[in-house]
Amino acid sequence: DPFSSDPERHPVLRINTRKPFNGEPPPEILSDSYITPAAFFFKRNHLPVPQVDPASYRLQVEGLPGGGLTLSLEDLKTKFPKHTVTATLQCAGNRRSDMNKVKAVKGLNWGITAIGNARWSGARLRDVLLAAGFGPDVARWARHVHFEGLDKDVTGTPYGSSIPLSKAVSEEGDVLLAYEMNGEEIPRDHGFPVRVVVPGVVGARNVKWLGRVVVSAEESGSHWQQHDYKGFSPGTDWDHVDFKSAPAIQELPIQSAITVPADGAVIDRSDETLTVTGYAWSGGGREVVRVDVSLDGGETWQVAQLRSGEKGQAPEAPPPPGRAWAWKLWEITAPLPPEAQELEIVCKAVDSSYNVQPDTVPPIWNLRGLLSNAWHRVTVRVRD
Ligand code: MTE
Ligand code: MO
Repeated sequence: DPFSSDPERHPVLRINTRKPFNGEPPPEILSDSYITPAAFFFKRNHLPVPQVDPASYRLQVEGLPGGGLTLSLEDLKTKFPKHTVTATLQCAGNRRSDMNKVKAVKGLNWGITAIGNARWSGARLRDVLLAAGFGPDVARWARHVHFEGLDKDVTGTPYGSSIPLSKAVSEEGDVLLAYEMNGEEIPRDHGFPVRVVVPGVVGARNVKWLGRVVVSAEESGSHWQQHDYKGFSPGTDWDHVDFKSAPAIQELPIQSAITVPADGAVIDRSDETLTVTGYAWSGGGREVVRVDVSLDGGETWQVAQLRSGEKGQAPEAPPPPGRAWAWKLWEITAPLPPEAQELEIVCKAVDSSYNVQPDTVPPIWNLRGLLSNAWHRVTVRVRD
């Protein structure tokens, strides 16, 4: 069993598949903390978790003039400044279950919590590429940076992806070769000893157990770059889909969801008020500037309060424009509408480019169930 050496996981996680392990936290636990503890951070593995010995670990950096660079974990920690970034990671399949309800899609049936927010520390990819010989000559021909994991399928092919070179080398891109998550060494499930963190970019490009970095004129040829993690029209089916026709997902669209109350919850009328909480995030460093909440299915709206820190503590310093990598948690307490027997609670977020979420799923439905970001709706019953 190639999965026999997988790490232990917190029992509260809702398991999607055991082998490989895919699990997500209960929504009310997710929105309990601004920084998601690693134990509750969703886990998305395509393959068995590799066992990596930190002492013999080596990162290969290739594709640059001068023949490449080999770095030990110690090298990464001591030869480059340590940089810390708070960044939200979201799987492209987060909220796939909402798409599945409209029409069946292929993929893990994620709920609303294949997303988490952590404080990542490590060397900047930019600094490592510069040390490996990146410069104006390379910028003339190179366009992409590939990442390869140390996890391999039965044919020996590693998990892989790539991101645009401009994101990788930009000082404002904040791409990290991270060796810490929330101030501790990265847990095995999240990429021990080194993972790349690409803030603002889909989870799939944030390669765990990073073994190789390659600067290239081409995109990664990996299955997960070329034949998965792409968006299509609602009219495209499996008989006609042409993966070459669509770009690989990088920056994710605006997203929000209601974590409390849960769909189907029962509320006492004597409570008089209702508190609704959730998260909101947008890709590409676009800041969430507003979250609107409706208690009547979208007829009337109220603006939620946004939070960028733990409850009762000082918020994190506001990010520079275009570098809002972290989510916001939001909350609203509103009077219960008199006489309502049932409430349809809806949320939708707005980012700094005034991007908004679509109101329904059908116009964005796609065969892989990716990019599921329609208004999130939960229905609760009011008990007299
Ligand atoms: N990296 C490797 N090496 N292997 C993987 O299976 N899964 C990717 C990405 N990096 C994956 C990987 C996907 S699809 C996502 S959403 C994120 O890791 C999940 O990261 P997490 O498990 O730390 O939440
Ligand atoms: Mo993912």
